[in-house]
Amino acid sequence: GHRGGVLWLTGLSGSGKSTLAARAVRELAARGIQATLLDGDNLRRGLNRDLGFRPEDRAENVRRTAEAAALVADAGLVAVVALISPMAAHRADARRIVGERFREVYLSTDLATCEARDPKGLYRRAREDRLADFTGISAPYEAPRDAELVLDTGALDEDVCTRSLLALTLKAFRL
Ligand code: GGZ
Repeated sequence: GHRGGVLWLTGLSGSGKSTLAARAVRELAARGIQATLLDGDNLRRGLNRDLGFRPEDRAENVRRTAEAAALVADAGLVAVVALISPMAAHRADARRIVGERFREVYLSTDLATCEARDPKGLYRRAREDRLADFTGISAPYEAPRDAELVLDTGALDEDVCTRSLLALTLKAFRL
């Protein structure tokens, strides 16, 4: 049957979360599987517009996004979440909120690679001390130890990563 679930992508800024999440949604749609993208960067313009990047704000960002993703999964869709979600405890909260339909995907792309990409110039600003609490520079990122899938977008090309994501999704949610 058609069951929903949550695919939770975590990783540094510039690790490829938004790109891969959007690809996964498109590929699922092409297979007749309804999926929706919950991207941190977009959610921060609406649902989470009152939140910044202090630890307590990131905790609330993760909590609200997990609740929204759980609603999407309850409706029988696949929610593909792209959120830095740097703290292990916050990701554990998300896993608890969503329940057994939660699959964590760690984009393990290293800091040097993400910083070299720097698509929005945020790393440069953070290095120049003009951006506080920036993940990887002036705020922590705790690498997951319990991810169901680990993808290094610095070493693997986008098609390979997309296929792995798709395989995990189809298997996990029996689609
Ligand atoms: C981390 C920041 C920050 C700081 C702005 N730290 O890669 P982007 O630019 O396009 O997307 C990132 C986004 C991070 O939002 P999340 O909701 O995913 O973060 S978290 O889960 O940690 O709450 C980044 C941009 O916002 N950005 N300032 N200080 N990322």
